[in-house]
Amino acid sequence: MDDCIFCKIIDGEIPSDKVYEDETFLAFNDVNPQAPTHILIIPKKHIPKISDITESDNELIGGLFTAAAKICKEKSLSDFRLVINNGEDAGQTVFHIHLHIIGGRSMEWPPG
Ligand code: DGP
Repeated sequence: MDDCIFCKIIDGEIPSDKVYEDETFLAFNDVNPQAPTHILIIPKKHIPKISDITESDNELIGGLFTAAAKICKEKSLSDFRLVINNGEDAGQTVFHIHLHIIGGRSMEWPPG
């Protein structure tokens, strides 16, 4: 999508600190890390938010979590938090589905 920052990262128009890529997903370090490890995994297919997925995306969304597990294993990260913000009030600022992997420090629950 033309005005989507993450589509531009996928297309290489905006640089990123890439940590993983396959034909379906791209993962890169978050520009504003909230923990020693803060990686974003995005599907290459542009879907604005989780509310927009349908059953046809089941494999894609499952694969997003499999990619997260693979990346964390590669990084020997055993404890981590996975976050998907959906909508502005939930803190979503980029409207292209992304899974945050946050780790490398202890975290409180519930979040603020
Ligand atoms: P969210 O608030 O859930 O929509 O998270 C968006 C995240 O994306 C936020 O943590 C900052 C990150 N981000 C925004 N723009 C860029 C960018 O151009 N490059 C990188 N690496 N991260 C970005």
